[in-house]
Amino acid sequence: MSYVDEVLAKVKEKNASEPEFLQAVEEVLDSLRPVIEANEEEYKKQALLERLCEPERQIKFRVPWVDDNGQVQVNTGYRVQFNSAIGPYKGGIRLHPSVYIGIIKFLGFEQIFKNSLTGLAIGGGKGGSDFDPKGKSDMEIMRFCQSFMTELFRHIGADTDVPAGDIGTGGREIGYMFGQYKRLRNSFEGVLTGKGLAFGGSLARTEATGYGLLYLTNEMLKTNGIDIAGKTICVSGAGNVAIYAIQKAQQLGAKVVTCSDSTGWIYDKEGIDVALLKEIKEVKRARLDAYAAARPSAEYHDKKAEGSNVWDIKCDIALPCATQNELGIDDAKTLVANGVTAVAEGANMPTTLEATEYFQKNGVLFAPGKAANAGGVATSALEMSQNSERLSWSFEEVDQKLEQIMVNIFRNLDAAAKKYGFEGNYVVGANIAGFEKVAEAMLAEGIV
Ligand code: NDP
Ligand code: 2IT
Repeated sequence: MSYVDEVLAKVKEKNASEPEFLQAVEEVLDSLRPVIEANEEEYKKQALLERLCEPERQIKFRVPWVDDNGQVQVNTGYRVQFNSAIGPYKGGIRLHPSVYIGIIKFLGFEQIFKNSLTGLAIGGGKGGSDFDPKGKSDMEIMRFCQSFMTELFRHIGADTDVPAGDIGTGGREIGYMFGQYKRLRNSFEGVLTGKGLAFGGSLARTEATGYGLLYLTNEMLKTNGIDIAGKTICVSGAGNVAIYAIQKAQQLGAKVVTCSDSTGWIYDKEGIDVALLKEIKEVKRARLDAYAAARPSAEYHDKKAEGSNVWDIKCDIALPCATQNELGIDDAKTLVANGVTAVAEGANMPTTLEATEYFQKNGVLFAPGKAANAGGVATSALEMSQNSERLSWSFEEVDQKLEQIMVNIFRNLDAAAKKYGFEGNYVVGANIAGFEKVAEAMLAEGIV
């Protein structure tokens, strides 16, 4: 049995109840085969892959808080500090009822390679809670965030572990968490990213993941001789990543005709009105049916009632920007039958392994999330740099750096894929390019 298969078997046995984590590990280890085989004896002796798949530290804690009726509620908090070989742990905090340790581990594992791909000094980590922010008042959100930080603060720090946003955690939540951290530590430091501009946040961090997704997609298309202008795009999600992906796609001359949330989706034949979408999602925190009610060119579709989703709409480019495993094999078949030319993942692992392979076999350009959505964490690292030097850069300066980082990521993974004989396979390219630096650092740092 090869070393990769040996480790895969061990990881499966040890984490049998965590399918998302196993999915992420399987995809990565599978595509690392050519690199591992080139140096198998050394890697095996050093148990490099076993160490890579075992988090350095996992923290699980009680988060008690009081709701508006005076009732005590209890949630579970997590922080997985996965790998610090190349920098302090870095990764978001997800607040969603589906959160359990397997979700946080898959996200933390992906983050190791994503953060390495950015070329910046950040290790991999992720956190979250099974708390459901939907329908909660501002004060309930604040009390939850304060309680969450009251335990988390002892485990994090500007040079140790720097959390940020993810599903359910945006500027409001980061503000409350930052306030509580500062109070507990009596220290004003860059311990979180995605902060408000008034207290150390970076311009363009809000836009960064969505913008970055389009910068990388555009580079991938250009490399393959395709112009994004005039193309029809389907986006899923209607949160932070989706909104700014739609905005940048429109700036590049494409037409985005869909978006979605967990209850339904929109088809707008005139193209999504971003200002209206922002008003509904960022200000009113309402459902998407409000979008259709305000816009005559838009149709609202109820997901459960119709069993349909955004991938049923014919498009040139598909950008899944909601959540893991939201694009399965049947969706992939529909998209391919409708002539899709490129898929780029704004969310983390939104495409199942089967669907990914189907795209690749059918000649669809496929950019995996750990490369395509790395603009968010890259800009978080730029926020850390600005905090360290106690300066703020202009929007244009951050945006230019972001674009350059995304172009470099694409070039590096394209080159890595070619080097190992997998030209055009950007999944293999991303995993190998992300792995190389982490592996080098882990070997150099000894058995830790
Ligand atoms: P938001 O919370 O802002 O938005 C999430 C969107 O996805 C919402 O429209 C939400 O709908 C939908 N969604 C979430 N969970 C589900 C679910 N289980 N089923 C169906 N729809 C769902 O999160 P972000 O935009 O920040 O994150 C989206 C994705 O991008 C995630 O995979 C995240 O990990 C990834 N990502 C985020 C980065 C960032 O900087 N924020 C950086 C890199 C990746 P509803 O509101 O109805 O729940
Ligand atoms: O998945 C991700 O990369 C994020 N949620 C952003 C992490 C960060 O630290 O900015």
